[in-house]
Amino acid sequence: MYISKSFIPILKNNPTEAKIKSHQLMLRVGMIKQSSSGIYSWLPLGFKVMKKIEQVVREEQDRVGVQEILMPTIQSAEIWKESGRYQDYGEEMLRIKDRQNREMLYGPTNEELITEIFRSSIKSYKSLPQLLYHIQWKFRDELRPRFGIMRCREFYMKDAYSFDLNDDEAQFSYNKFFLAYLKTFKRLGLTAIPMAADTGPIGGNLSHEFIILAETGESKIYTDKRIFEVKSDDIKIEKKSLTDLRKRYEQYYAVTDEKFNEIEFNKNVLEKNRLKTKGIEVGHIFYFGDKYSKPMDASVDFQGNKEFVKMGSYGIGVSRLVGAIIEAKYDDKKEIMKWPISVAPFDCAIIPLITKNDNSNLEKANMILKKFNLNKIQGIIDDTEENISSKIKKFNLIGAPYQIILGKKSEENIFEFKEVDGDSQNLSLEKIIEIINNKKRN
Ligand code: P5A
Repeated sequence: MYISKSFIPILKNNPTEAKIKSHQLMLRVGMIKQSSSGIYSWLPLGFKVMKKIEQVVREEQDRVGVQEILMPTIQSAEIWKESGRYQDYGEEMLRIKDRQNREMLYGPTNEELITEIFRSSIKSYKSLPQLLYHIQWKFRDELRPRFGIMRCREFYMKDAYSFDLNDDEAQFSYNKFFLAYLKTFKRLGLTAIPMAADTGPIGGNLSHEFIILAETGESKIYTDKRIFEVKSDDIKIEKKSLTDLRKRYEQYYAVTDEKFNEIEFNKNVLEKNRLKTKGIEVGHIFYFGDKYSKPMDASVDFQGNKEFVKMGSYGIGVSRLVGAIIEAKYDDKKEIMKWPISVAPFDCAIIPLITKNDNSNLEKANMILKKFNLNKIQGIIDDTEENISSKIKKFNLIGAPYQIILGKKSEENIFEFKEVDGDSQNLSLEKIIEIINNKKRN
C-alpha cells in the first residue's frame, strides 16, 4: 500500500476541539470523522484498528464457548414493555416510529431481544447453559457526548448473554467471561482490573467493571495496589479454577465511585497500598438472575417444574477500546504512538528517501513490500517526495510499531530498522521479517 493512494488525511497540528490525547490523535491522523454530535464515521486507519480489536474480542469469546449471532440495531418497543424497561430507560433511548406507527427503538443494549430469542426456542434444561454474543452498533442518547469515541452516542459493543438453570451454574458462566475479559485486554496490550461496580439500568446485584488506569478516564476508582500483581495465566476453564480466579481478585479492595466507602477503604487497605485514581471502563459484566426471564417468561422444564433461567450480560466497548489503547500507548509529548502489534493498522512503515532524480529507494521499498506480503506482514510505503524527518514524524503518529528507513546511504541488503519508539539497527530483511513475525506470534 502506498501512502499517496491511501485515505489517511493527516493534519499538521492538533485539532483544538479535542481535549484528550486519544481524541486529538484520532482526528489528527484521520481515524474518524465526526458526522454529528457523538456520531462518527470510521475512516480506513481507525476502521482497520477497530476491526482488529473486534477480532481479538471474538477469538476470546469463542475460546470460552460463546456462540456468535447477530441481532438487529432496531428493536420493537413491545419486548421492552414486557420487561418494564421501556419507561425506565428514559431519554437515553432513541425512540422511533415506523410508517405503521409502530413503536421501535435503536437498541442501547439487548437483554430483552436475546431473552425473546431464547424463550422462543429453548425449553429444556438439557440445552443449558446457553452463551451467546454479538458485536453490533448501539445507540445511547448521552446527555453529554465527550472525548470523541470514548463517550459517544453511536458506538460498537460486544455484548454477550448467559442462560443457566441455577445460581451456581450462572456463576460459572459469569466467571468464564471474567477470565475471557482478562485475556482479551491482555492481548490488546492493556492491564484491565476488575472492580466491583454499580449495575445501573442493566440491573442485578453482582457486577464488575474492567478498568484501565488513565488520568483522562471518567471513572473514579479506589483500590489496593496489589491487585495489579494478580496472575491469571494458570487458570483453566473449570469451575474450581475460575472460582479461585475471582477470589484472587476479590481479596483486594477495588471499587468504582458508586461503591466507594471511605471507612471500609481505610479499614481494608494499608495506607501504603491505597490508590485513588481514574480509569477508563472498557468492559462491564453483570449477573441479574431472573430480572428479565421472570417478567418475560423465559423458563425451562426441570424435573417437572418450571424454572426461570438465570441470566447475565457481558459488555466490551469495542469502539471505546480504540481510544483506550491510545490513552495507554500514545506519548503525546514526543508525538509517538505505538500500537500493540495485535491491532496495529500496519506492522511496519517503509520510509524511503525519494527525489526527482532518484527513485532507487522506492524500488527497494517495493521489493521489501513484496517480501512482506509473502510473509503476511502488513507494510505501507511512503512514496511521497517529502524529506525523511517529516515522513518519520508522520509515521510516528500513525503508530505502526516498526519502521524501515531507506536514506541517502541505504545499502543493497542491509536496512535501517527501528521500533517506532526505539533506536535504529542495521539488519538484513530476513532478520527484520523474523523479528516482526516473532512479535506477531507472541
Ligand atoms: C452488558 C452487555 C451493558 O450494556 N448489556 C449488554 C450490558 N453494559 S454497559 O456497561 O452499559 O456497556 C458495556 C460497555 O460498552 C461501552 N460503552 C460505551 N462506549 C462508548 N460510548 C458510550 N456512550 C458507551 N457506553 C458504554 C463501555 O466500554 C462499557 O463497559
